[in-house]
Amino acid sequence: MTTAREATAASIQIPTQTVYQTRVADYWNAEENPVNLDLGKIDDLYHHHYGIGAADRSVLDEPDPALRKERITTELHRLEHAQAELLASHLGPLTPADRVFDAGCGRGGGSIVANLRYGCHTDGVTISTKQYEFANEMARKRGVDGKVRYHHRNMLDTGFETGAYAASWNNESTMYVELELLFAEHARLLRRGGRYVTITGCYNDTYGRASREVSQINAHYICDIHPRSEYFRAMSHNRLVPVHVEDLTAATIPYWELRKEAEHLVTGIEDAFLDAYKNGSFQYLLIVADRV
Ligand code: GPP
Ligand code: MG
Repeated sequence: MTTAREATAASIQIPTQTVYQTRVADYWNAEENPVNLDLGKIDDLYHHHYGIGAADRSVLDEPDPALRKERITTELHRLEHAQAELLASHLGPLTPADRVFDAGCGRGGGSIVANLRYGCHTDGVTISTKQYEFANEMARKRGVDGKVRYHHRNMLDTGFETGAYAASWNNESTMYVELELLFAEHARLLRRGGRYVTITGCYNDTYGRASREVSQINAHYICDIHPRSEYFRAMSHNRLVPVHVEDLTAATIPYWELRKEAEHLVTGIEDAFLDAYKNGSFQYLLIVADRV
């Protein structure tokens, strides 16, 4: 005979993640966009974010069709890599003994970039089993798996050691989580004086609420883009004090204008980004903060 208490304990399934998070993981487990895989293949740095800087549009004039595709792919990858380097440049100074945390690591490019720059230990987390397996395979291939590690974990509840990290970041992954919960976890993981960096797309409070284009981007990726104001409110509640803020909107437009011309790589979301940036409803922002 089972008691009521035992029956309850046995029948209640405590989910390891919400239904929403499972749907998001399903998206990333199935995702195989050429704009991510073909770019990453170039140097085994797989990025899941966009690009910044002036684009070399002469690649569009290449007369040989196969070479034209290859040159466009390479140019988009160069712009995405420049974005990853900009983010990494704000994490330091760091030593090879330092640990850093990559929240929403995707296929792992950002942690490799940080390790190459600083020689540091990295822990990346993703709720996609496909992504974390892929990322660990890339680290093994490079021979850096002793220092660069990816985990199948939730960025809001990592279980990692309190105060053990010198720096942490979100590269376009904040729009999948509640910012108060996210920054509480970063503040817990970072040591005092540690550095937090994010590059993100946010909606512009001066426009009002989320525009049609911002809503299209949300629907496309199953995410929930926050307003700019919410970042600063949630940081101030969680011991994160901004030290540098940069509007990268103008710097990312050339990437999207080139991507839109890349027939072999487009996913259909290019016009939504371009329209949202150009109508002022959406901003591409870098925020650097100190953990106090
Ligand atoms: C890009 O990943 C980033 C996201 C999905 C989060 C949304 C970002 C915003 C700035 C709103 P990706 O590189 O996998 O996307 P894509 O497949 O479109 O290249
Ligand atoms: Mg991409």
